[in-house]
Amino acid sequence: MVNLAYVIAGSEATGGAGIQADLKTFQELGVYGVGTLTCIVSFDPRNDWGHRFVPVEPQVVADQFEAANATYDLDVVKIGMLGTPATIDVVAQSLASKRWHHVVLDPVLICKGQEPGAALDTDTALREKILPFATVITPNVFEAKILSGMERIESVDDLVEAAERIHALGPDFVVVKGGVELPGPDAVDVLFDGQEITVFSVPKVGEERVSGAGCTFAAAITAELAKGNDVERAVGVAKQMVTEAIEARVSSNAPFDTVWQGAFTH
Ligand code: PXL
Repeated sequence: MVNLAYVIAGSEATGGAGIQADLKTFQELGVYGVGTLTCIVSFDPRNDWGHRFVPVEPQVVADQFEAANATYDLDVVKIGMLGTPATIDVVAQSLASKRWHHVVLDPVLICKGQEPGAALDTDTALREKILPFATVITPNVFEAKILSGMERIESVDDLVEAAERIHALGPDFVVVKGGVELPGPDAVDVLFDGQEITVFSVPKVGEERVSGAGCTFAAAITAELAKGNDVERAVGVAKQMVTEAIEARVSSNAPFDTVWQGAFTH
C-alpha cells in the first residue's frame, strides 16, 4: 500500500509554488498526494506580476476536507497558504475534527495581493488558530522575525535563537530557513526539537530567491514523514531535494525562476 500525504494550500496559477509544487513534490518522493484548495493566486503579467488573490468559499474548503478524509485515512498534513481569517477558521475546525500524526505548517504569512490590514488579521488568526496544531513549522527569515519578535536575524546564532523562541509557541519541531536572506556563502537551516539543535548547511545556489522553494521544502518534509521517517531525516531529504531543485531551476517570461522537483536524484 502506497503512503498518503495530504495538503491544504492555495493554487499558484503558474505552477511554480502553492499546491502545484506540493503535489509534484509528493509524487517525486513516491507518496500519493491528496489536496484541498484554499485560494487561487494568479500573478498579473500586465501589472508587474502582482498577486491577484481569490479565496475559496469556506464551505467549499470544508466540503473538500470532508471528501478527502472520508476517502482516505490521512494523518500527515501540510498546511500552506490559507489566505483569509474565514478560511483559517474553517481549516482550524476541520483539523480539530480528527487526530493527526504530523501537521507541517509552512507559515505563509502575507501575500502581496492583499491589503496590509487584511494581511495582519490573517497573521493573527494563523498564529492563534493554526499554530497550536503544528508539530513541525518551517518559517523563513521574514516569517521567523514576525513569529519570534526578533528585529534582526543575521547569523546562525540568530536562527538558533529564533527556533528556540518559536518552539516556545508550541510546535514540537521548528525549522528556521536562512536561505539567501542570511549573509554569507551558505544556505543554512536550523532544526530545534526542544532539546537539540541540528544545523543543515549547503553552499548557496546563487543569491536570488527561487519561487516554490519554501513550498517544496515543507512538502518534502511532509512526504518523508508520511513514509514513516523521523523529522531530522525528513528535513535532510527536504534540504537535498530543494537544493537540487534550485540548481535545476526553470526560467520563464516571469522575472523569477521556479524550482524543478523532477531533478531530484534521491
Ligand atoms: O511561496 C508562497 C506561496 C504559497 N502558496 C501560494 C502562493 C505562494 C507565492 O506566490 O501563490 C498559493
